[in-house]
Amino acid sequence: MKIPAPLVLILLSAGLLAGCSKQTATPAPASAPAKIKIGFLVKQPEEPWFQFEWKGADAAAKQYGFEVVKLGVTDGEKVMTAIDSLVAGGAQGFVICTPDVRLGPAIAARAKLKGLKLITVDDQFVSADGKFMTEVPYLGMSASKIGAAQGEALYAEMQRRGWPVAETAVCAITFEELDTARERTDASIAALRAAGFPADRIFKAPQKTTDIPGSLDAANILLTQHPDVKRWLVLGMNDNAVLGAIRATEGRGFTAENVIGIGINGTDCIDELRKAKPTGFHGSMLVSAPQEGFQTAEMLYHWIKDGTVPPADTRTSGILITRENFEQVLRKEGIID
Ligand code: FCA
Repeated sequence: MKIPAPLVLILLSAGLLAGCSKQTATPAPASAPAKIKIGFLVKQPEEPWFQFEWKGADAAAKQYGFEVVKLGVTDGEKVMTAIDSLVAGGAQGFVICTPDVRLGPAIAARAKLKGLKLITVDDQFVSADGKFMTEVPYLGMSASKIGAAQGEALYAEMQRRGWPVAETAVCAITFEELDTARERTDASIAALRAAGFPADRIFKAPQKTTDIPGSLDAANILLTQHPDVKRWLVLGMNDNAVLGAIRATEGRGFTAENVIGIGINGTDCIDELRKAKPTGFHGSMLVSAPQEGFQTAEMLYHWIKDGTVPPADTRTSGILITRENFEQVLRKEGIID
């Protein structure tokens, strides 16, 4: 009997045809140990940062012989569906960078209910009372230290160029609802102030979305409000935050001559740094995304396999990359070939 195509789909999703395919497959010997399977869920799968984390998780899977299911989870509903599909697929745990840190309690409860081990990466879960959920193991960048290094590097580059402070201002692209983002930009601003940059020439531009269009819009509003500023220093929580602002300054005729932008991540600015002509994007604080992906996947694997509970809080550090050294540093980190 020929089954109409839509029905095949319905039957497949209901698992009704599964029996047919099983008949032809060779049954696994009862004694074969089940291969460990983990999920790696990220909030913005289109961002190179997360693709490099996946690459690191894949490397750990290859080294230890486990399986990684990589899923983009752009909202809460997708997270819950992903957890259910991991359970159905026989996974024993997952690593997640959640689309919203306030989903933390719901995600942790679902994981517990389904018997899945859980590690958070980059964006730490927040409980209903606004406190970090330290009971869920977390690995992420040392946000304040890396933010401070960004601010110090901006100030040093401004001084190297001999820019008069009176003609310069800071465009700080912010996303304060996310703790790791706020810690980075707060520390960056604090470092600029500590170095001597006047507080009244540091302007915040809140981004509504954490992508290039979001920061471009935020910077455009700020630039309209300050038409008198001749030189800009640009900071933000990641490369895309700074890139959007750089595009906004270019829209108003600014160039690499009068804009210094420094991002964070180092993974999302590779094409920018490779441009034949320098832009206002001066450099980035590189944090190793492949390493973060590798380490979280590795910790989860050991937790599942041997019961080794991961540390509650692991932090990674960053280094400055610019047009001068990025090829060399990124090659060493395994980010480019
Ligand atoms: C957050 C940001 C990412 C990356 C990560 C370490 O999740 O959205 O771009 O900086 O922290």
